[in-house]
Amino acid sequence: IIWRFALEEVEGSVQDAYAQEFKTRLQDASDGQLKLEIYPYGSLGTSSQLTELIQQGAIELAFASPGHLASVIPEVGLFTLHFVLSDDNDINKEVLSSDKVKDILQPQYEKQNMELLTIVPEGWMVWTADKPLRTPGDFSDFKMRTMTSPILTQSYKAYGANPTPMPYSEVYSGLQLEQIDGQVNPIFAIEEMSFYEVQDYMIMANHAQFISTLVTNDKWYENLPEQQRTWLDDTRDGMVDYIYRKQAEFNEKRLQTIKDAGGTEVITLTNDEREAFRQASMGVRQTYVEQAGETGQKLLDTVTSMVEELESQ
Ligand code: 6CS
Repeated sequence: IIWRFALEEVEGSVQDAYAQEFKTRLQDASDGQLKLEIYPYGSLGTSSQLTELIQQGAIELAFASPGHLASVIPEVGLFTLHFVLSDDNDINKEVLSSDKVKDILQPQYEKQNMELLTIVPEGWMVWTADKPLRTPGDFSDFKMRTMTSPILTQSYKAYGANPTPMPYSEVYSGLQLEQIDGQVNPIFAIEEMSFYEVQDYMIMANHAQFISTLVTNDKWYENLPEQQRTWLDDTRDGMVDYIYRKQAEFNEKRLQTIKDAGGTEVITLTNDEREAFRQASMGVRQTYVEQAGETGQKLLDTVTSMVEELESQ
């Protein structure tokens, strides 16, 4: 049996590391009966196209990142809001892998013919730009490339920027041709997509984690023979610690690669500077709730109260 697993990222990425490890574990668990064929970014299409392939049942597994997926499932747009998660990634791990969060989202995925298998973090989002961005004012008229879901653009509009949604594959040339002034992604992606080569600054505001979700077609998942579903579920459950460790390792190592290459100034915002962005971002939560409705409100409340509770312990 061969399952096809499509990635929104190229070989050597966090999603690729996840898929490779998943493949080995699934093969071991099933004594070689289940095999995975991994399709890195570029072989099957953009993120939105991968989601369509899952909805049609044309492939078995894929990553679907909220930055794109919120166009189809507005509720997942929560993970693109700024300053919602904790500064402490151990807390985020607990929140994101909780049944509470998954139970709210699952029916929303099912409405779109998908099954949410797990939520995967890939590291802090970092801004790259042709100038330093230290205050919301610095974003004035700044052409910021974002992923394609509309809620995401609101976060940058709130800073006064001119958000420009586009697929991942067009970002490098967009920067090179100066159609955009900057973009935002985790460090490993900035390195492997060579964005740092065409940008002068990297700005760390720790405003959000890059979150992705692993999905299948819901009918396919329901109809899986019991044994196969157990192999799949067990493999997924065993991957949580692995991917948290791996993404941290990838991001750390590649920051060093970028620093060693020279030519990129790395700026870490102070607490006061972050606070100004946090304040400016708060109104976007209302816009999110308008788009994601009651379930969105419930998800926002659940996540913020879990974070608050864990931070006070
Ligand atoms: O910026 C993007 O569009 C992409 N970034 C990452 C790190 N993964 C997938 C996503 O499509």
